[in-house]
Amino acid sequence: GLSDAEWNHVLGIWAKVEPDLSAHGQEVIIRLFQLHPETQERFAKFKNLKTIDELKSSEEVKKHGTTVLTALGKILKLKNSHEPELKPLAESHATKHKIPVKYLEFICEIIVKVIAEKHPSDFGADSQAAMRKALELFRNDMASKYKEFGF
Ligand code: 89R
Repeated sequence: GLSDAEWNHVLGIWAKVEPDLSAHGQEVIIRLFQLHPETQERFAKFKNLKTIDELKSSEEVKKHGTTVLTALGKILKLKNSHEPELKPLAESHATKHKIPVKYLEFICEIIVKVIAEKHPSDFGADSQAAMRKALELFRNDMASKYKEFGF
């Protein structure tokens, strides 16, 4: 797990993200689709969005970005005790959506980049390192749950 100081960094920067969660979420989803087009194919509801302008003006993309970051925020706030919140997410992503761990790596990297761009003066080296560590913990625990679900 992370130390108290590391969690303070993680939750401190998350408090700066939260007032504008939907803009962050929208940016994360759009960048995920642009950098890794195979991820967009996983969404029946987004397959019709072909251009960057269509992605940017989609209320559905914005809504989904908010859903994803809201879920992630809940997990981060539980710190090292995220199991009860993580388990149903791992179950749906393993058994229903069938999302490889590799894709989780893609989105975590993008989340760090988007926060760094939007909050340059609040997301220093220590905070970035702490956030990377928290997202690594998230991914590792998702991966072990995936195994329990046979994915
Ligand atoms: C795909 C990562 C992630 C990744 C999907 C991916 C959407 C939270 C991908 C629908 C798909 C497909 C759906 C279904 C979905 O289902 O548990 O409406 N995700 C739904 O047809 C992540 C991450 C988080 C996260 C959620 C939540 C829901 C959901 C909540 C709804 C409830 C449910 C990691 C940051 C593949 C493109 C916290 C990725 F590639 F990024 F890893 N989801 N999702 N997702 Fe997904």
